[in-house]
Amino acid sequence: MPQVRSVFLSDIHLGTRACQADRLLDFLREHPAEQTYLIGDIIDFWAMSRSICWTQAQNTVVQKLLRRARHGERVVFIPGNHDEALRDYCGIVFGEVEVVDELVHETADGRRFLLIHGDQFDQVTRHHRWVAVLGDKAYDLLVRINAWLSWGRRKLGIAGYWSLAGYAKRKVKTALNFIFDFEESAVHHARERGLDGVICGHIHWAGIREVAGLSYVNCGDWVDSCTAIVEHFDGRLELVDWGGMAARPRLAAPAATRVEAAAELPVGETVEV
Ligand SMILES: [Mn+2]
Repeated sequence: MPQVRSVFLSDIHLGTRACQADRLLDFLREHPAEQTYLIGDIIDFWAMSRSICWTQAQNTVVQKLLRRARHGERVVFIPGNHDEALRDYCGIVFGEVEVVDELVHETADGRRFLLIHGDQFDQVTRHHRWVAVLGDKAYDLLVRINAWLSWGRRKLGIAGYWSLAGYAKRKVKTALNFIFDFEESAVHHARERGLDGVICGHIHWAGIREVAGLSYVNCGDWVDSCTAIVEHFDGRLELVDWGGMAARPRLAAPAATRVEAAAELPVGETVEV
């Protein structure tokens, strides 16, 4: 029996070590639904082109999702930037899973939401706007400091190249301004289409809030926060946080093993949005 009307998931990043497939399996088990929407960056082809980490649990996630589709649940796959290779297949049905670029979902209480991954609203990945954010002068200064740093590193015999500008860019990318811009841009897009809101992912920052009179909903991710959005049978949307260990005491044992596994992660291994 479905527990909720719809489940919205994004940014699972299957194929990476950071993917928390175990927790996702646990979440899926407890949330049978009438429809499941996979809103992008489900499979991380970008990361897999560098190195693949495909665990048994990740395999099971794929199997469970295909199984839900086979058993009459509506499963829709909306590709993101990390699985953009699948955008060529929009409009096709794979083993009962519909692949579409974007979709309008109507909740049980009649609100219409645009379902889209969201990289389309990310000015940083689209136009390298971080240069503008930082300011050209600041950027020039960074490049100059970087030249000094490289010289220093060479003198000290430190191998490899480390980019200060790259580091700053990564920091700027996570700045709050970026998130506000993203939310505004997403909501603007939904308003232009005459919709009530948008449900997206991409920035790994879950939330349900009102932005400029429309509903902005973000599913979060399954590499860090382990969050999902569910729609109840009355149309109410809820943010489900499946990541807090304290909130889920019966997961204490497996969580401990996962912490050990996480400690083995090489420093600096992060997942880009
Ligand atoms: Mn993305």
